[in-house]
Amino acid sequence: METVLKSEKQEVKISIDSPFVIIGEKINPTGRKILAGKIKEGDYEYIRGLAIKQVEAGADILDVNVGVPGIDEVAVLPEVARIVTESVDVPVCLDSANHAALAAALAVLPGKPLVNSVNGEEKSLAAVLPVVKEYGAAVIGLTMDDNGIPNDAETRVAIAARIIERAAKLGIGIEDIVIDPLVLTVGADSNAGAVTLQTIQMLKQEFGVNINLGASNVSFGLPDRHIINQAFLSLAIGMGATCAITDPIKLTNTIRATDLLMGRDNHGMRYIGYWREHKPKEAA
Ligand code: THG
Repeated sequence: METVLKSEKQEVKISIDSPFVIIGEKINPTGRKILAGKIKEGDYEYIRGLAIKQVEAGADILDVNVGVPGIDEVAVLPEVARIVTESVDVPVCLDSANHAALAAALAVLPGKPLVNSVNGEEKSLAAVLPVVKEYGAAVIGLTMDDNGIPNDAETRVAIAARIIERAAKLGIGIEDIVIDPLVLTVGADSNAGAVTLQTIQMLKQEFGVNINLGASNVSFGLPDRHIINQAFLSLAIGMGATCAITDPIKLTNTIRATDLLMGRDNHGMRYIGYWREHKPKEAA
């Protein structure tokens, strides 16, 4: 299964046979007061900086979320997405629950962006999938519905099946769907990581579909979050996840190491290349 995303200048392939794809998470104002303020003021230099820094750190795609309370997402999402595509060459992942904002951004972006996201709720399926089809985009499907996020893997897989089926009815192929099995923090439920890992395994077996994670969610509320994020990401990749919305500045090294251990890095060229570009000054 190969999901292909495109910017004007680059093509990114998500597949179990390719290196793991990193979707930079940092253009998201949730819990980030400075960024929220910049988005509100329309001061986009800060966003340009976040885009460049993440791509330098290894991001293959950039998530763009402008969800500040009170903001007009239909106007701002396309504007910020344009700024990002003018600043860096990678494709974008449009992160919004507002289907009108998604449509407005898709209308002005070149290439084939990733839409984040649709879920199993009837109103989400009915609003988002036609927009994805109209613009020939690819979409992340979250395994949640009107009843929230299920506690068990079987129900999450059943929601994924429903999303895949509904998309097929509109002529959206399974290769243009990336399923996100969702991860909650192990700080609230120590079984949360295990359920998500089991969901990944079942999704891979049943559909062979590409699988995304919002990998930083797993550690909310715990000390030394980074250790948990690193360990979880490695386990998820081992189970069959093929991309993640995460912090490339902190996690690209772990991802390069895991790709090498999974046999997806011929002669360790990508691991070594990353080390050469990012090694600490003392080692230089
Ligand atoms: N799945 C999909 N999309 C998603 C998520 C997901 N989008 C949003 C979120 N989850 C992924 N993005 C983030 C972005 C930031 C953080 C976590 C997930 C984060 N931020 C720090 C904080 O809030 O403490 C601040 C970071 C900083 O200051 O640099 O942890 O699951 N499809």
